[in-house]
Amino acid sequence: MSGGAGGLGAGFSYQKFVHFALEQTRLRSTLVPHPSQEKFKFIKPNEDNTVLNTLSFSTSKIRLLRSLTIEQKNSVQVLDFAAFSEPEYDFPIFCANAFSSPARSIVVLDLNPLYDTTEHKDYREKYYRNLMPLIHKYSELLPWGGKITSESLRFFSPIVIWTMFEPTEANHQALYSAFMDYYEVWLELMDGAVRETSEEKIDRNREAQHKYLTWRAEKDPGYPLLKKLIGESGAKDLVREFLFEGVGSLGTKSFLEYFPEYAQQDGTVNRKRSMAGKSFGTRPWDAHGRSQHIG
Ligand code: BLA
Repeated sequence: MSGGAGGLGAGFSYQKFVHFALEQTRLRSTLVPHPSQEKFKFIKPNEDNTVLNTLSFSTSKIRLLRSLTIEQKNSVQVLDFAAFSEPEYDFPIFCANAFSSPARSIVVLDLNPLYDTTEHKDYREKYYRNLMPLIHKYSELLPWGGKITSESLRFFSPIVIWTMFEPTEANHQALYSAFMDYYEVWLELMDGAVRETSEEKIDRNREAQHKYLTWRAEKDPGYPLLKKLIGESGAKDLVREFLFEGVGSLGTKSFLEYFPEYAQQDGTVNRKRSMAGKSFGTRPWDAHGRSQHIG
């Protein structure tokens, strides 16, 4: 790549992350365009130097695999890539979020658990026990990104890569390498996942995914930038009908029913991201993925 000094300018793009993931998924399953793809194909940002790209698919096991990239010439680069299973499966949600400005990159890369791994030890053992070595592989290259709220941590797994770095070519290469590893691991989990037949368990999976979608649709840190680029109603549509599609159909509970601590006296949702006010400056899991001090 021809990155030059900061690496971010001419050469860097998150498109290759998306291409890699789609190619690897195609080797294992048939990608069918998701209805949201057509609808969100042409989003024109307010700023001329900015390009938004959206793609969304499903497969027999994946309800929704979607990606959003934002590219501003020599400036901000964004990746929001996620994949959600059909409710018949309980394998984790693939989550790759990266926001890069010339000053720094803010990254979350994880197989987000469908069930909180502090409360649901069986789920942690089932999916993460064997994956802990991944953390050792990347903990030096992509160190813990500093204080993070307990509200976000609930949605992260013990193998999460939460990091901030200077956007150099070497750091982005490390991130790409981690992305490829995490995506391969996720595809393996998907391949091995067994279809649930108990209606009760399927309902439980559906609700867990709906709770996750409800959280992210309300509290995504990317929202202010989306609003700036495509306006308030465009950003709302993108969040609810593309990025976190399913928030309006997989369940009927509201944000405040899932997260009552955000209720204000007048019945509206508190706009703060964190209510507990707790934050974690270091990785709060031990080498086995057991939580050290999450509430
Ligand atoms: C910042 N994005 C952050 C932070 C996190 C995330 C943890 C640090 C600030 C904080 O503690 O909240 C990402 N948080 C997540 C993710 C989950 C979560 C993925 O809880 C999942 C459960 N980021 C994006 C996209 C954009 C973006 C698509 O993923 C822009 C369109 C921007 N993220 C962005 C910006 C910041 C940020 C601008 C810094 C500003 C801020 O903290 O508000």
